[in-house]
Amino acid sequence: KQLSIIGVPMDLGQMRRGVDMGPSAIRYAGIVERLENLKYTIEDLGDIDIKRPAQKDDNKLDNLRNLNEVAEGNHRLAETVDEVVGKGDFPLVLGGDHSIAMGSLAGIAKHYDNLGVIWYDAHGDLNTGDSSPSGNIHGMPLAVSLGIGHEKLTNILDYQPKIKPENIVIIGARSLDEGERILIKEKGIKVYTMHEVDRMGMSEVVEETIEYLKERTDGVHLSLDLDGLDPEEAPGVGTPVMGGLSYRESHLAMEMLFQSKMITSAEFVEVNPILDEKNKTANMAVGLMGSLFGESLK
Ligand code: DIR
Ligand code: MN
Ligand code: MN
Ligand code: MN
Repeated sequence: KQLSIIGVPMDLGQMRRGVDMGPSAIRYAGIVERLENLKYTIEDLGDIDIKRPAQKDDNKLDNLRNLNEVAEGNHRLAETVDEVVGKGDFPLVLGGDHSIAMGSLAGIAKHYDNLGVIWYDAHGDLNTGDSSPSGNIHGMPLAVSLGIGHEKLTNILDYQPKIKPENIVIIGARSLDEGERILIKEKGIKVYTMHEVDRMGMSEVVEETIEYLKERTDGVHLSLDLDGLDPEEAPGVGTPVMGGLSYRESHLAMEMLFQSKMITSAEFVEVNPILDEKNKTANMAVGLMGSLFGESLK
């Protein structure tokens, strides 16, 4: 199977500059060599072109910062991902801030009737312009993919919704805004907060997730925000929240997902080398991708 790597130097979905260098940091940390060692054929498709707006004080429309630029960049990403999936290859998308999940999912979900999504994140990313406390679009991609939000975002590749609420599993949540909690209840979205991870253990959380998605989906996208991990271990992220998932829990999750053979696409986002300590977070991302694609000690 061929793996296609797609970099997305996007930093317009939030306020901390530097996350546009995430794809470079992850390549520098050796992602291509690491996966080649696992006998995959890798094609690095390079980076999606992200157009930066002329610097205004606040490029905001309807509480959506950089709306047009984020929508256009995601449109280009969606077209590339659509092509990769259409060829039967596995898209591995490197961010960039989490707003790029809108483009990834737009390109992928076209090819499935019931695409599942595992959202590994400290946050729910279920805001809209109305509910968002920040106006940052990286806090909105999951809502957008459900068809909730500004039409320029929900309608990428001219169809919506991309996914169904019952096909989503959120893991690692510990910072949810009021509007996000309401949406989770209203739509019946499955969420394992840190509370459940602590009580059940990651092993049972992932086992249940696999069982749950196996019976209802025909493919599963893993969207992994590095801020799902604890900031002690992954400090290079724009919105760190203490009390996160550990290195060990995360590797276990990736290994179990590999064994399940159910992951059909993935993205690793929010790596910001400017905020990092010696590229620790990109190295973490590469290690997790190693486990997701089959590295093991036996
Ligand atoms: C917050 C933070 N919920 C917002 N979201 C983040 O701005 O919507 N998502 N950091 O990753
Ligand atoms: Mn996120
Ligand atoms: Mn579909
Ligand atoms: Mn997050």
